[in-house]
Amino acid sequence: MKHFHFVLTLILMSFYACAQQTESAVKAENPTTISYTTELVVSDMNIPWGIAFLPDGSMLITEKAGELIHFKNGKKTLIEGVPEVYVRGQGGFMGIKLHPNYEENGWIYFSYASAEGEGDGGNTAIMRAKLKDNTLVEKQQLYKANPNSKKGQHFGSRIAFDNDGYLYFSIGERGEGSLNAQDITRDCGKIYRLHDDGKIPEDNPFVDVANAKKAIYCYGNRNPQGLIKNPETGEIWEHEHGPQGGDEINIIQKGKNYGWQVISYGINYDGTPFTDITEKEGMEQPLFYWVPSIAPSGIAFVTSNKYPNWKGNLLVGSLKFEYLERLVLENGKIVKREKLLEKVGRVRDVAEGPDGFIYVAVEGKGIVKIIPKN
Ligand SMILES: [Ca+2]
Repeated sequence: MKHFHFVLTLILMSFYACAQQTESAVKAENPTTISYTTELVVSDMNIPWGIAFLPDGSMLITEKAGELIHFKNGKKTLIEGVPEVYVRGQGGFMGIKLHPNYEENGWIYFSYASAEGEGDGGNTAIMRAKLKDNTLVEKQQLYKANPNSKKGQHFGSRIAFDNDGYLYFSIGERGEGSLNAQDITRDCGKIYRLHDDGKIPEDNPFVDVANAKKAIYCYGNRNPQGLIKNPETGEIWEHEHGPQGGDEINIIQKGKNYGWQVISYGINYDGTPFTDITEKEGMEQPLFYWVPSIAPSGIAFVTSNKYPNWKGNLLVGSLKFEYLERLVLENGKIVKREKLLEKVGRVRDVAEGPDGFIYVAVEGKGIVKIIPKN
């Protein structure tokens, strides 16, 4: 009898889990569409956190421990003049992005954990600078989240620009859950929007709210390590680490609440729900979620014709399962998932180069180029 009850409970639990997982029921398949080879183009890297391509095809790569590397013509050059980086847990030198008009203005944007500001520890900062003779010059800190924390979790942080030239960046909730993520008077657990020079846009959603952090664009985000403009729609797409399951893809909208830590599709390792609720009025549903968590880092849309059938697809790195995930979109929904580069290592970032090829930053390895076989 006891056994029967146990089985019945399992069946009910499975049914409950399935009912919750309509989106993530899209299972990752092994590659079937094209064959490819890989080439390790930049070797001997520790944690290459972010990649940005310069117009000449050379690469700027952040190393989490606090170095900026320029890779050109097969040679690595260490860039001087980087800001002092607070290296702790998941924090260090992180995202990097060129201004959309880089060729005219030379601005390079990056995110890093900094010990400046209020309190002990560190928190995420955004800076822009220009590159001159292998040195960062004209450095301007555009934002610094406060207060600092000695916790090692959830610094974010990626950077994106939209079609109107606004600067977006993500900062994780620093392991504080709703305390930070649900409170617009506190930093962290947010996506922020600024003008490219750091000024706060007058039409940011919370500029008229007393004590609010005026740079906030949306909130309720756990730890976003993927942020990019969708080249088809112009929307800003984000992904964030969930708890034990429940990593999400969200389309970022002004003033919206993405729900963390009130709603989540995350579940515990034993399969029981992490929270009682997965939806609530006034909180956004994700476009897609992963159960189990893949621990997503880095995001890219394929826009080139180099890879048959991949154009318009989304690529996301998996830290946990050490592969690159290809997500096929149809009418704005994810309809297919495929594993690429299986067992390559912890994928930290992915980017399409100006040559149209896909480059993947892999921890303990370097930058891997994906070359389709004809
Ligand atoms: Ca959410």
